[in-house]
Amino acid sequence: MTFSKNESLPREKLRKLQLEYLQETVLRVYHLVPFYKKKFEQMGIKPNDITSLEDIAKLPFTKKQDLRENYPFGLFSVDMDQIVRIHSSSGTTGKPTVVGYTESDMDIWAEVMGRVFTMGGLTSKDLLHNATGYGLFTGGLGFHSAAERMKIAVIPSSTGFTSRQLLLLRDFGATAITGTPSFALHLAERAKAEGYDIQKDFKLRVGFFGAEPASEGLKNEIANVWGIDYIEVYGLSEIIGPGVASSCKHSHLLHVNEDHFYPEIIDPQSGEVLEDGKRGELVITTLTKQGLPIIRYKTGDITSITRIPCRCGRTLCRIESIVGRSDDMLVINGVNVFPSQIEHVLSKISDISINYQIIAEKQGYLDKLEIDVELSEDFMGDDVCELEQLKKKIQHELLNALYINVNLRLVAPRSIKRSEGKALRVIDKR
Ligand code: DLL
Repeated sequence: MTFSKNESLPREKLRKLQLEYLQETVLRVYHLVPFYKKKFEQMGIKPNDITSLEDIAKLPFTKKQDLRENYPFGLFSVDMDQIVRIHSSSGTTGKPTVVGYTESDMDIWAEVMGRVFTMGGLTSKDLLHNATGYGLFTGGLGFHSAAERMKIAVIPSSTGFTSRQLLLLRDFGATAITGTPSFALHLAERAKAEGYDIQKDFKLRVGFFGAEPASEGLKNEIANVWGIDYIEVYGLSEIIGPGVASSCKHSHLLHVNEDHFYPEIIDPQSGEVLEDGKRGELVITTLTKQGLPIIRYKTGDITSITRIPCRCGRTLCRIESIVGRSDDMLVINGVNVFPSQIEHVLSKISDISINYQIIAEKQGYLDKLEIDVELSEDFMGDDVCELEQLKKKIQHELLNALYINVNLRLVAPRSIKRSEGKALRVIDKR
């Protein structure tokens, strides 16, 4: 069963629709977003140069940096009185990227999330335990609003408070859950430690997981330990949030909602569009968004695409699970972190030097971020109390900028190993 007829359109019909939407979007950004008008003019492109889907390759790319430089609302194509929701996620330096939704964008979001939930077989008879973070992050509220629209009862449990979550999961009898894969495993581990009998005490039958990479092994482990179907959800705030693509019960590949989000795979270095089956960077153009339409957004996510229809009957193209990133973004328990953001925070604090090292590790099933920072040679504080105060201050600043707690170690001046080439800032042990 599909949620909407566009999921199984014959390809020619789908392409016709995509071209129509693309032309509308190009007109919209050209006339309403000065950033795009300028870019188009610099490249000598006019909206009516786009006469086929292949012409999309003539259009400029949009990068995370462009959103940051137009902070906060510079890329919106509507007046603020038409915006009904704002979310935000990490940028590459101090400033976050900000995204805005009109009422019609909220409808699109609910529509694509409706498709995701339908892939997991959810109906209004289900009870959804939403263990995805709420707040500026698009995850929690993205799942939440769509579930409500489908009349699925939703428990806004967000993340953390593991023991209480387990109690609610058992006592409320939720049939479906959302979260990051790492949190799903962490919950299972804690359930065992607290003496729950996972198969007997919980009624879960399906889970919707995403926001961070997970290997096939990890996905199978989650599905087995909870005894559930694993539906993978992919998305990013710049495009809409969760719901850009998802797997179904028949395929590990993710169906891209390409009637709303046009995908291309490019060579990240040359920008050249690659053929189906080749791995490269996923680039997405929104086709129906009003608040923040975006042209050829470089997601940084590495994957490949296939247009072979799925056994489930959907004709939408599919991507493989994200296999890596083309930039240095780290995903820590679903939260995006750029080393440059950390550097930006550290650079503004006195008493420390700019020599630091970031270590990402697994603690149990969760990600843990440790940062070693060298004290400056001039640091005069000599008692433990002053060091503790300085450490707290840095941790507080990092929490403010990154939205995550980091384990910080202040180390002696010159104790971090220097490298001869590029500084080894990040050690990812996961
Ligand atoms: O992570 C939206 C989301 C929420 C997706 C909940 C799924 C579930 P951002 O915070 O903007 O949005 O981060 C987007 O997260 O470019 C990927 O690098 C990574 N990511 C998202 N989903 C997956 C996934 C949300 N299924 C960035 N597998 C993206 C691997 C993922 N990486």
